[in-house]
Amino acid sequence: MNIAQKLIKSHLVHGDMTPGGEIAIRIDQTLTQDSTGTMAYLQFEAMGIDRVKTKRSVAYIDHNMLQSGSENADDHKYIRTVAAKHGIWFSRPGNGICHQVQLERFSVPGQTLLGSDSHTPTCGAAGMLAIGAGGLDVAVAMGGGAYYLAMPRVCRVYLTGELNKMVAAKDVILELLRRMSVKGGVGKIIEYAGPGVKTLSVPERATIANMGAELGATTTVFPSDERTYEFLAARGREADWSPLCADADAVYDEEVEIDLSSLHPMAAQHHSPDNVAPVAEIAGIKVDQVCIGSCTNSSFCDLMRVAGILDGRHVAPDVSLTISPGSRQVLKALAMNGALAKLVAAGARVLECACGPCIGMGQAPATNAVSLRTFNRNFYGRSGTPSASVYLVSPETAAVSAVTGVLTDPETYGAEPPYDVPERFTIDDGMLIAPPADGGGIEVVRGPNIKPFPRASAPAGTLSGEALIKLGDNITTDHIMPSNAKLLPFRSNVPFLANFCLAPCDEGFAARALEKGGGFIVAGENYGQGSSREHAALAPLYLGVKAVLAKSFARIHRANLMNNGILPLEFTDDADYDAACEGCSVEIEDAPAQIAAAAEGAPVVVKINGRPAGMKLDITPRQRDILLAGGLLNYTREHRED
Ligand code: MIC
Ligand code: SF4
Repeated sequence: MNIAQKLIKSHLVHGDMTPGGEIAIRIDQTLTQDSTGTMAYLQFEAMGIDRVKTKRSVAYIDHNMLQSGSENADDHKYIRTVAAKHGIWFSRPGNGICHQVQLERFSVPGQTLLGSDSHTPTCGAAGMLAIGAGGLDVAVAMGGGAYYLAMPRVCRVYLTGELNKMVAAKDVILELLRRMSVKGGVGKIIEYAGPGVKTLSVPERATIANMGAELGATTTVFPSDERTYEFLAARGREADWSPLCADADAVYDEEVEIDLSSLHPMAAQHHSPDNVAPVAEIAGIKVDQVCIGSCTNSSFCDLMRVAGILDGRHVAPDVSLTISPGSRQVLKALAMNGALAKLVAAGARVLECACGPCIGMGQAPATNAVSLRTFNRNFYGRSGTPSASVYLVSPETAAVSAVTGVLTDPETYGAEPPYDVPERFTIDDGMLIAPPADGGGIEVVRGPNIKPFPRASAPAGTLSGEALIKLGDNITTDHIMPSNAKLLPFRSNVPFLANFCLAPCDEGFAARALEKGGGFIVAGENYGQGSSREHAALAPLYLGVKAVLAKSFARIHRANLMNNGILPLEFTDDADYDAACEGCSVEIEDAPAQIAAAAEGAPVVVKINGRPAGMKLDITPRQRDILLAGGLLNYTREHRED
């Protein structure tokens, strides 16, 4: 067996591991972050379960940190108290980005992790099966429920050679994105193998696993080997290590080979992580801003390389350089070894250990600016400045370009400065709060920003209305439910947020949906790529959207739609998509009967402007029951065993 199969087999509670077939796995650990967490905990509370049933569940505060009004702090208080009440660890604001802290403090090779954030696969770097999902799926897992998914195909990426100086792990994943595209990983687990793997440290593997999310992959896995042991031991966690590797005769559904020695620095140009070009080919572009950090590139090693490059140099006069360390542990280590002083001396604006600019929480670039970021997404508008051109690059490319003021290939910039990795980091878990043994007496504090979330109801009879909008391919969750410094504080307030649903595509969408009493969304390929945010389903639900008619869907968003009772229908004939238009009438006769038949493989008859369109609803019997119950929450309440 390969690693992915071993991890799945050891957690399998349902299904037979045939690619595409439905399986269910037991979840050992969960994580939430604050922008998806409030909703996940409201949903968990609605399930009426006293205490989480996982081995470990952690609630992080890392996204909503601006606190420009009382909303963020209200949400922090709610999450802190609800976590304590239900047996969940709490990572306080300032402790770091969820994926970085989870990897450092809680990753356990061989275990499963489900997180309400699409970059949860980061912990695949330590031999975990780590999957991103919607908040409701995570809430169910916290309650002890299994996680259901389609058995992925396993794609082996065989690494040979070794990275050259100034070429980084980021360049490996950018190369894979260039080859496979943002849809290339859909329905797959990306498993790394080959002699090149042991040349990569766990933080480097984490960069690669993290951005596997941009391929659309279910997750990414690396073996657990001596490098994994080294990583855990340096953090006082050798007891959590166990080996995990693929059998010599393991079989894969697909193979890709990358010779690490052949790679050069790469950049993803706006507005998609797969719009990749070698830095050498596009070098010379004048740069206004450089942002280093995010869950992709904010490890101790990343920032040591940056400090080495900046040592004794200064950022160019026209460049604003920000640095967000991934965790308090990273920041403390940099402070103790003097690297922080080098960053400050070079003119870096050191931000707190949080997502920050990656999710548009501050540091929006100037109009038409060029921003180089070590992050994982450069979707349209995500930086807070729609006219900005955001390039995704390695920390090395970012640091060198910050000094020269133009996009610069770091290979042309001289030797890579060496640095030491401590054999033992100073461990300080003072900002991680363990839950009390009995949370019974804890009062959950709900500020005025916490509003009830919309609840789906079981579909009855014929669904009809208008196509409220017609969209193209690769619509991201940042289009569907934008997140910026103005909107992110309202993640606990769907009625308010819904006013901005699909606004980057059409500002009038929300008002039109409300005026027409709901309707349908028509879209192209890969609808809903990107974030796990359930709000991209909850806002349409609030606006009365009954179904999304698309050519294809991204995995997490498709599940989020179904979990919230919205039908994800797929065109079987592109001509029907071409013929559909905004304002067309849409009718799905006897929806419950058609949903039931779809689970048996029958096509769904959807009339667009009175003309039948070929559509399918690719669902399992369980998904049929979820849709017929009016979403996962209703279904879970109906099926609770205790
Ligand atoms: C993101 O990177 O888009 C986020 C913000 O971390 C999201 C979660 C969210 O929308 O709250 C993700 O990747 O799932
Ligand atoms: Fe935070 Fe950005 Fe990572 Fe999302 S991608 S978890 S916003 S750092």
